[in-house]
Amino acid sequence: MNDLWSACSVQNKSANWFKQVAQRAEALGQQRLRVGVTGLSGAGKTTFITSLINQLENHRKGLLARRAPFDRLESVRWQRESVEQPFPYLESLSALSSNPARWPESTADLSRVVIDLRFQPQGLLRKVQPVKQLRLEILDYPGEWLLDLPLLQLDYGQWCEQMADWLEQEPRRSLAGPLRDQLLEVDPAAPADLQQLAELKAAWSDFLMRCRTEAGLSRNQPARFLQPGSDVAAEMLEFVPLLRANRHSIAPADSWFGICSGRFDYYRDFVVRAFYDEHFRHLDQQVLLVDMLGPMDAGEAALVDLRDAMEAVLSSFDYGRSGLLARLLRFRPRIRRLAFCATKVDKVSPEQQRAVQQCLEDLLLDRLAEVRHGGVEVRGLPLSAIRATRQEGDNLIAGLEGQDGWVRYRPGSIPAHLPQSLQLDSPELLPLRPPPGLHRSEPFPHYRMDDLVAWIIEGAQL
Ligand SMILES: Nc1nc2c(ncn2[C@@H]2O[C@H](COP(=O)(O)OP(=O)(O)OP(=O)(O)O)[C@@H](O)[C@H]2O)c(=O)[nH]1
Ligand SMILES: [Mg+2]
Repeated sequence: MNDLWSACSVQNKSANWFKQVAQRAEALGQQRLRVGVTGLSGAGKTTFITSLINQLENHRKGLLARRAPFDRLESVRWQRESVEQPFPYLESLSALSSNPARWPESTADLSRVVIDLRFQPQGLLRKVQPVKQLRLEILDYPGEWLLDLPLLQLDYGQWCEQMADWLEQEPRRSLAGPLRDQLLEVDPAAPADLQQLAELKAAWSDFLMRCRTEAGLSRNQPARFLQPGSDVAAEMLEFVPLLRANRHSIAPADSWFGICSGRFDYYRDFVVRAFYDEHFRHLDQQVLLVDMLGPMDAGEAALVDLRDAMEAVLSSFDYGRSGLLARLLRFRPRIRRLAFCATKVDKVSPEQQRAVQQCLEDLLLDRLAEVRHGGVEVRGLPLSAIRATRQEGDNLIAGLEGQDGWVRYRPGSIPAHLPQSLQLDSPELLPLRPPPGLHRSEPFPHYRMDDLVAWIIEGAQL
């Protein structure tokens, strides 16, 4: 009724006045949607965001053209300037469209994308309603940073106990090798040797890297040792777990324990907490990308670690358990929707893609139920941001990274559900290169990017 009244009265005014009102309404009417995109290292974040901008820029040609509300999308502007820590869109495009095509470079910091969308209004009043504007703000950040959330509950001594426990178990025990003995030798109460501490810290970072690359482990703490980001002073990252320390340890300020616990406190209070305060708390929605196929290929230990890591990541979205998160963070998070996506599913045949997503959801059944129970709407989608394979009968055809020509292969089996034992036949994955001929002005081939983009903006009043 209100709309109708204002429509009638607006029609009676001069065209000029109408324009001014419409412009003002436009200025006031711009909606903002802040979407976080995260995932562990190599999950596919950069490729996903590049494809997302590309799909929006080419909304008239791709699958988006055929679905609402993109059929009313008038214009799309990716903001190139005046964005702090901008996402490397042009760099990613240039890698993907080079010959031979390359995947984008790995990234280690957060970055931002701002995209302005203008939609034609719909319905009877579309002639008098202003254009609907949506500002989509995307924050891309390493998922590993969320793995540090549990640190907010720990003091340094407790963290040392936890790390000692982790280092007793395989594969970390073997991967740590002599480093474990060196850390066991340090007397926490003795005066700290800063030179030796720097060497131990470097060795700890190497160990974390080996955990990731050699054993496919995901929980590598502190997360900023591998992905420091640009906002942390390097010397404040110089601490290690002292394996003889525990929650009851007390030691002078210049001791190993004193120095390491001071830096741990800084890390916990000014690095981990600051990320949640400054960035995470402003997000409306979250896209969480998971490379499920890699750990399925690597085997049981990698699946167990992925499960533990994703459980830790998902606890940042678990608002159900009597306000624990709000207490830890000192604010009430407001993320209401979470897209949870197995990525790179073009590596298996289209009939197997839903099974990959199902296996991922089987792995995290309880934690996803808790997130849903806490009031977050969860949508699961098997995704390929850029489709590198083509199907021919039962076979897939693709190019391999670093090689010319094409291979024809039949992906191994993917079970309909993840077995409880987490033991399965390896799906046998190949290192694929991106498809040839990608260009910024054409929509990239993909699986379900259109479903996901539509779901993301569903919440806006368009
Ligand atoms: N086949 C296929 N491979 C993909 C796709 N997306 C990503 N990849 C592969 O996964 C790798 C990592 O993708 P990125 O987009 O760099 O992942 P990321 O999460 O940004 O990684 P970091 O920046 O290292 O944290 C790429 O180099 C590709 O090998 C996809 O849609 N299909
Ligand atoms: Mg990246």
